[in-house]
Amino acid sequence: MDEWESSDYEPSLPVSEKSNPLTRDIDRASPSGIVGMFEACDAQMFQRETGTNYQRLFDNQVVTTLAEVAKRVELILKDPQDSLVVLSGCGTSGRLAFFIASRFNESLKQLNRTLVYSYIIAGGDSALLSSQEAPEDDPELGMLSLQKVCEGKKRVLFIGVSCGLSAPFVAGQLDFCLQHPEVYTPVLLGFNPTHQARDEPIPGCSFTFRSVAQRLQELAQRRKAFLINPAVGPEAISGSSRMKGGSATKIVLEVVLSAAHAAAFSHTPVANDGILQHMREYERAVEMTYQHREGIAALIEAAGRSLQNEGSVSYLGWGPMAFLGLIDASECNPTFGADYADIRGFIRGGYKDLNNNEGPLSSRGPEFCIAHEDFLHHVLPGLTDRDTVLLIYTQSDDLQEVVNLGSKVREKTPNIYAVHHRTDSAEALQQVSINELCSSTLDFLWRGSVPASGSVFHQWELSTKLVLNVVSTGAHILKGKIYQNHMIDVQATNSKLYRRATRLLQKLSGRAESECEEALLKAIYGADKLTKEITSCDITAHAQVARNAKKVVPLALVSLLTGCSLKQVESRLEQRRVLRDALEELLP
Ligand code: F1P
Repeated sequence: MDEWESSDYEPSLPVSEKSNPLTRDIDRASPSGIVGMFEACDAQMFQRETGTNYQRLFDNQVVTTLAEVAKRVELILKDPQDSLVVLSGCGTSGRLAFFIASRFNESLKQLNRTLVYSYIIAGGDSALLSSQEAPEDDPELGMLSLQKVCEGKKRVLFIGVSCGLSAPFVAGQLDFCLQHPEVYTPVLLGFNPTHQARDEPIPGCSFTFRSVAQRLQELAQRRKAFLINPAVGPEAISGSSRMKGGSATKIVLEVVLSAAHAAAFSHTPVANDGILQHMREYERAVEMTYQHREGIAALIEAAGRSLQNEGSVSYLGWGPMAFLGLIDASECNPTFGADYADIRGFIRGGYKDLNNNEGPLSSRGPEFCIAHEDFLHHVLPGLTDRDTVLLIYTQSDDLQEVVNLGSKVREKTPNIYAVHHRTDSAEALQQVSINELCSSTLDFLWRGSVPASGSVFHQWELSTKLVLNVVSTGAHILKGKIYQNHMIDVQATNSKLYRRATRLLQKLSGRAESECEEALLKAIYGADKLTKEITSCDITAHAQVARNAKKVVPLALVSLLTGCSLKQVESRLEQRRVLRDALEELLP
């Protein structure tokens, strides 16, 4: 049994918010040490039964539920008239909902079949590329967007993803499904046991996430609803569900949908064995990824150096791999308080290749300019040796294009790297040129894989996701944005993050919850005294103001423990470049 599984390890926290004992000292680890810790954390996703009450991915009951959901999808694939499979979530969960719905619709298109997948992301398509945390708190918005997508449908399989079993947006959708069982079959995907689902009252609602999850659990016994919620262990950086939560979401949904497609179109009935085998392939892909420990560490080092020197990191991607770059980059703002320009993603083909519901979004601001052309026009001219560029592609992409773009980058900075996947042992000529351009390349050679099979690409994607997550997190660790294994510069921009920020203050200061919340509010509003006007507002209003506040948790923590005014703390923090070191120096 791992330490986190013990009933007295951080008992008030759900698994998704616990701090992982394996990464307690990640803020002091070397790049290679960081990769090793991520490897150990990711391995927890696949841990077999450990003799505790926690359900795991490979448990019989979980596999059986995956098979049952796959059979429901199969029915819709075979008779798609007036039917829909909706994938929905907030933040990373919504981005993956989009990604997976698009990938499986693509495969239906190739088979000349009716497209049955739709996605919903809280905050609309802007949230695919930037953090829009406020809508995650809105259950009515969730319900209305579900209704809109499903207009006129007679049969809907709704898959709501909330890694922490916590987002009110998804709770609102599930509640709506429960009220309309004649049309909707709800599936909840997350990574906490039901009794750890969030029980905080949702303003204006009679339900909490937990109460909805419990209703689903009851209906699950009669197969009228499904609950997929194995534990995958705490995140390497506490609460950062973009990492294991996101990876496990991708694995579960792809395993389910692939099984459904094989049953509907290739005469391979859904079976537990097939599901298990498919999950083992993902496990191997994760192991294989971490065999490149030193290569990944080199990337962390380069990206970390850029961030430390106020340079930037650009991911230049091709095909589906590029979207994983876009996702990873978009998460750095809420997770580390990063600026959009610190780590940016670009995709060949821009919005045409993204193919999102709302179409091109470039007019919404510079962070929505995502095509390679945008990189060429807006980033390349100012690129210097402080900046790092990462090329992300596979053997299916036009390697000459990679060489051309890489050459332009190389004229500006020597810090150019590549992550690529292939099955052919013989390297293409262009690959040799790319290797010459790059400081180092992460060359994933998947021997024995069949590139024509979609499932192999899914594993390449997971591998890319892991690398990018480790690189962006590792770089921010080197920049000093992590304290022990906590994101100290987390944005308090919705109720979950507001609570997390308060808890972090409690943990690091040892003070009472009320005192910590007060300190957090003072930092959010930039006020040394709280007025009645402030204290009478609710969390939604606080979270709104927090969007424009910077370094709220560090400010609150230092002023709480030193008694200094916010202005004093602010200037002291400004004098020190590395936030983590500043905290260690300033705290009594
Ligand atoms: C949704 C989410 C995360 C994001 C951040 C805020 O979480 O947007 O994806 O990284 O933590 O919340 P969940 O509903 O999937 O738990």
